[in-house]
Amino acid sequence: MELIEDINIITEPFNKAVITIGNFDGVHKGHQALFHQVIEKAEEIGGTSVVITFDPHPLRVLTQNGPPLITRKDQKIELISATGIDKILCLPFTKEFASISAQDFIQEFLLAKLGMKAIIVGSDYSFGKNREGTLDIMRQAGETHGFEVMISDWINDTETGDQRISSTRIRELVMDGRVNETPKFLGRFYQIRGKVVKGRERGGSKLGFPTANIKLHDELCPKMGVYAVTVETDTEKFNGVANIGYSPTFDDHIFTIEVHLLDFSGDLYDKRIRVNMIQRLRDEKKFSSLEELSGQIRNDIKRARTILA
Ligand code: RBF
Ligand code: MG
Repeated sequence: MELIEDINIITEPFNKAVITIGNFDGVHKGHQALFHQVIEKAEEIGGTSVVITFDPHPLRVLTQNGPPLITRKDQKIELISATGIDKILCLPFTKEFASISAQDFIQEFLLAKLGMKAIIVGSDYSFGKNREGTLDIMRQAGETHGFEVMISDWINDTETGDQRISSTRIRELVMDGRVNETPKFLGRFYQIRGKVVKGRERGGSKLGFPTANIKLHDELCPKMGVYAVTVETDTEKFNGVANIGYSPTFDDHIFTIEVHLLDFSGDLYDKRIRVNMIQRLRDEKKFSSLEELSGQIRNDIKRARTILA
């Protein structure tokens, strides 16, 4: 895989580029299916599979808000790369880029710059300035310039049979704490990433359950509460229990994301970790004593061990 973040470094067109374009936030199963179609088509014609995606999110640039991302740039690129795509163009979606006319986008960018031979997009795809580029315009250009336009219909949710896999739906599940329902859309567990920072050092000494406090790298954050999780460092993987919230037993009102690793001693300070959110266990509670809170955490760990076994 080659990652290209600046189109100016592309000096000659790719060999028979098979292209798809989108935000692909979450790199969910629908996106993955689309990438596999792109790879298959590229193999069929002896060409190059190309994914064009954007960072920051176009809505962030155009409207200053936009949804909290399921996957930030680093994770998105890792996940797309894992599908076997040859070239990932991860481009800043500038206002300048947004103002390119549909015709220029096709002729100057996709054809002249990238060497497009085929494009595969969803049935709702539109492009160019004011999104005036429709699928019909793309098809007409395809006939004129000799490239193929293929429409991909994203795979359906296997359980409901008709619910389209969408980034919006996944965001809602995460914000609702229903992380155990995300793998059927994502093809993996929902993951948060961050760096381990100094906490109040009270988990170990006061409760007997030390926690790694995480400075969140992500935009999206699961609903507050207690979760069974697995934790990945660069070299190791652990089971754990996480707490997201204000630890209401203490009255300091500080929001933290913290994880206690099972069967681990030592610390992870300054390390980047990845936390796979397996299942939400309960809401946070205010306990009247530290012993009660400790007892509850002991219970949480028992449940987590069963879930993670
Ligand atoms: N703090 C609370 O005030 N109420 C809770 O219900 C609660 N549940 C937790 C569950 C787990 C599995 C963990 C690891 C922590 C929990 N905490 C809770 C946070 C705890 O108070 C915190 O880890 C320590 O105070 C250290 O910052
Ligand atoms: Mg801690």
